[in-house]
Amino acid sequence: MSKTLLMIKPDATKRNLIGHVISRLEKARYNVVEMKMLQLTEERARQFYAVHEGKPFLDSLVSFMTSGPIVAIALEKENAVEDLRALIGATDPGKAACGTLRDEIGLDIEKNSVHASDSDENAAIEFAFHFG
Ligand code: FUP
Repeated sequence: MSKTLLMIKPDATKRNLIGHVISRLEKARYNVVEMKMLQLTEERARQFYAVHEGKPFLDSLVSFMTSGPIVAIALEKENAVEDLRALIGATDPGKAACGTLRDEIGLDIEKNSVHASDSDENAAIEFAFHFG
């Protein structure tokens, strides 16, 4: 078993898609091991996306990520990180493979409904960010 971290972003919580996302995760045989709904501050959002410092989309992304509640979910499954990246699809919903979560509910490259850790190392960092 390995772990990964998923966030349901403000565009999805606002559209009442929390249950839908969790249902997709459970159908894909993920165990939910920790979960909480929270509001990111600007400081915390900038910390989470520190890797994107200097990118032209960062300010808008931080503004979006602090525009409403998010849900942070720690998940467990064999091959958790890679399988979850496949389940959510490409960053841009317009390019995400058919049937992936971002294809299904994502609005645009910024409001793409979900985040998933992209490596075991980042999964551990992001788990610590949300759950200590
Ligand atoms: P991903 O790992 O698929 O979430 O994608 P990235 O780490 O490349 O980007 C993180 C977030 O930055 C994306 F979820 C949305 C945002 N982003 C933009 O708003 N515009 C871009 O051109 C690229 C990313």
